Formats: sequence, C-alpha cells, structure tokens
Amino acid sequence: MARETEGNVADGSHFETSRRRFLGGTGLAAIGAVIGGAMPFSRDGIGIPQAHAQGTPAAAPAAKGPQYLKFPGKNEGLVVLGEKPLVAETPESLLDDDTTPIEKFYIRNNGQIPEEAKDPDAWKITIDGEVNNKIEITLGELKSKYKAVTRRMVLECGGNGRAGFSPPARGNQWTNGGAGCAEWTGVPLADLLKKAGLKPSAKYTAHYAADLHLSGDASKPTISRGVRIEKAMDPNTMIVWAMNGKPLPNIHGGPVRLIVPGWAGSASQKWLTRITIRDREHDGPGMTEFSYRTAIKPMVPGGKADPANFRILESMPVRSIITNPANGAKFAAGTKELKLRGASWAGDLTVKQVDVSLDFGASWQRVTLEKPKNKYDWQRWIATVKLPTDGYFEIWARATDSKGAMQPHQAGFWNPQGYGGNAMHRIAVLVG
Ligand SMILES: Nc1nc2c(c(=O)[nH]1)N[C@H]1C(S)=C(S)[C@@H](COP(=O)(O)O)O[C@H]1N2
Ligand SMILES: [Mo]
Repeated sequence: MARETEGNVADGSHFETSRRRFLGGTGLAAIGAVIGGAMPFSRDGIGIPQAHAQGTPAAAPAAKGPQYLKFPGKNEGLVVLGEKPLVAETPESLLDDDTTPIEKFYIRNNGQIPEEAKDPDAWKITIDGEVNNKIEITLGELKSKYKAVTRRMVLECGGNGRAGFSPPARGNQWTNGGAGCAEWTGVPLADLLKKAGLKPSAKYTAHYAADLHLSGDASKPTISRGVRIEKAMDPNTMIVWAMNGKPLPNIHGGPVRLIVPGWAGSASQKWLTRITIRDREHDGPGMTEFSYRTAIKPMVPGGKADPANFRILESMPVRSIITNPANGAKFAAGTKELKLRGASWAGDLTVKQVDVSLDFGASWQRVTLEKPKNKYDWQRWIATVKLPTDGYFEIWARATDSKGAMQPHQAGFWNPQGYGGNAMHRIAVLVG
C-alpha cells in the first residue's frame, strides 16, 4: 500500500491535523479497499470542529500528509509526530490486536534514546530518600529475588487526544494513538518499597533514568516525574523488564522501566535508574507549571493561564477507539451491515458501556463489551451495524466509565498543553 513519506507533521497546524486524522488509518488493509484522495469529514454538528474547506485560502498550503515511521522492529504504519525527540503514534486501525504487538506500540521520548544496555542483568536500580533502608539492586537480582507477575495493561501518553483541542494546544499532536495495551512482566514496586521500609514522611516518588537530555547536557534530567505514594504502593504499579514475553526493547525503556497504569504515561519512567522517595510533591522536569496539569477552574480556550489554577493530571479519562474498519474504508455497493471492532479504557476506572452511532449522534447502539483480563487492561468491543443505504457514513464511538462519565463530542476543558482531550472517535466509510 502506498505510503506518503514527505514532510514532518510535528507541531502540525490544525489543517494538517485534520487531514492526518482522516488519513491516519488508511494504511491498514481493512475489510474493504481504502478511498483515495481527500474525503473531508462532514462537520456541521454542534461541537464538531470545522473541516478544512476545500479550495479556500486556508486550505491552500500543500498538505504534507503523515510521515510514517522507519525504525528497526517497528511497523511502518506508525505516524511520526516528532523526530527530535522521536515520537510516533499508532493509527487506531493498527490497535486492532487484543494485545498490542511491540512493533505497533507507540513511542514517546523526551530526550535522546540511550544506547542499548550491553549487560541488562547488571543494570542497577536505586531506591532511596524517605526509606529506612536504601536499596541498590541489579536487574538480575530483581529477577531472581522477587516474585514476577505479568499483567496486560494500557500505557497511555498524558497528551493522547491533544489534536482535538481548538485552538491547538502545545505539544505533540496525538490523535488517539498515544496508547497501547501490552503484557508487562516485572515486580510490583510496592514489594521493593516494603522491603526498603517507607518512613512516615514518605509522600511522593521521583523517577530518574539514563536517557540524556535533548541538548546532550548530562546534568539536566530529561524528564523526571513521580506519583503520590498511594499510587506507588498500588500492586499494579510495576518495575518491568519484559513486554509481551520478550525482553523490554530499548526504545520502550529496556532493560527496565516503570509502568504506572491508568495515569499519564510520563510517570512510567523508561531506562529506570533510581526512585527517590520524597516528603513532598516532586518538582522535576514535567512536574511543574502546565506540564501534565489541567485547569481546576475551566479557562478560556487559548486564554492566559494562571499556574495557581492547575493541578496534576493523574488518572487518564475514558476513551474508546474503533480499530476496524479503518478510517476511509470503502465497501461494495449493496453492503447491508458492517462488523465493527474496537477498544476502550478509562484510566483508573473501567468502562461500563460503549455506544456507536451512524447518524452523527442522533441515535446510538450499544456494543458488546468485554471485561478486562485484569485491572488496567483495556476492554475490547464488537458491534454489528445495519446500513440503511449506500453512501458516505461516519461511525462515531463513545465510551462511558464506571462512574458514569462519558466521552464528549469535542475535546473540552482547554488547557495550554492539551491534557484530557477525549473526544469520541469518528471514522468515515464509503459504501458503493
Ligand atoms: N526516561 C524516560 N522515560 C519516559 C519518557 C522519556 O522521555 N524518558 N517518556 C515518557 C512518556 S511522556 C511516555 S508517554 C512513555 C512512553 O513510553 P513508550 O515510548 O514505551 O511508549 O514513557 C515515559 N517514560
Ligand atoms: Mo507521554
């Protein structure tokens, strides 16, 4: 299948974003063929972003189209959102596997990618700070002295859904593809923290890693986030060394990383070297001002933000994606029904219900939703929808979490760096 490789869509304009969102899934062989050329979304409903009007001056700059990833071991359908640092997302239609294969898993770096560790089992991890006994352990010892567990859990970038914000928010323009669900093998961080013995003053973690700052300055941490001690003690928060049964690849933080499921992916430190327990909130790069923070009192979109009005983003919001058919799929004239597949997840919560619409949200049909395998697993879903006629259809999907929160039509609660964007997923299909 033809790939458009020209151009870099990092910090893409809203125009590029709209276009990419539409074309993003066309790389996958869906049930049918894929429509060539631009087919804009119909966007005249309330809260639906304006489609780029064809032929107007705003649409005049040549559309660059998505840049596809070329990286060893990675699927060529991944879309590059930034090259320095390397960031790539997975089109929704490539998230159609129950367990996301490594080759399809999104990539998010903030700094330079370190060289692959030559002797993974000699890799050292330190746990210090507000603990009774500092721990220094090699990966080899961790594997042999602690009981390993495997869990299938979603990892999702805090900025997932950012491309839905208007005006555009700062940062990588993720559509819904800054997420994946893999089998992670490792030990609960709580097991090490119990061994170290938390002091009563222990309030927060600070995560450190081996990746160099983009500038190459070794004295600057690339990113160093942390979580409340309660989350660190959750048995699902893990130090992991295997992904889908294979040694954790270097690009995903191998030989060893944190997985803090349900929360912004930035807490899941790759190339983990040290966790320092603090007596107060962490203040490393990624913890302050507007990074991984959302507004307490909703702010005017694009307006001036007051840092005092922001709090740390913890659990990610509910989201659902249609993983088959791919956006832009074409079906033979006379096709009477479509089989849909998708996935949904909801940060710390579970998904209670997913609905799909073929008529721009006028009516909804409930899908068949699977239960998660374990906590923090995503929930796959299937549905069969009847097509009233041939023609152009949009399929919309919305999920509702276990506390009753449903995905909105449009990314709301604007904030400068675009967190919490969880507008319902839409795809376009053409029948006949
Ligand atoms: N050391 C380190 N850890 C990191 C990052 C990073 O840049 N450096 N990026 C974080 C962010 S923002 C996300 S979303 C996830 C992405 O993990 P992945 O690249 O394995 O998908 O890793 C997190 N851990
Ligand atoms: Mo992220």
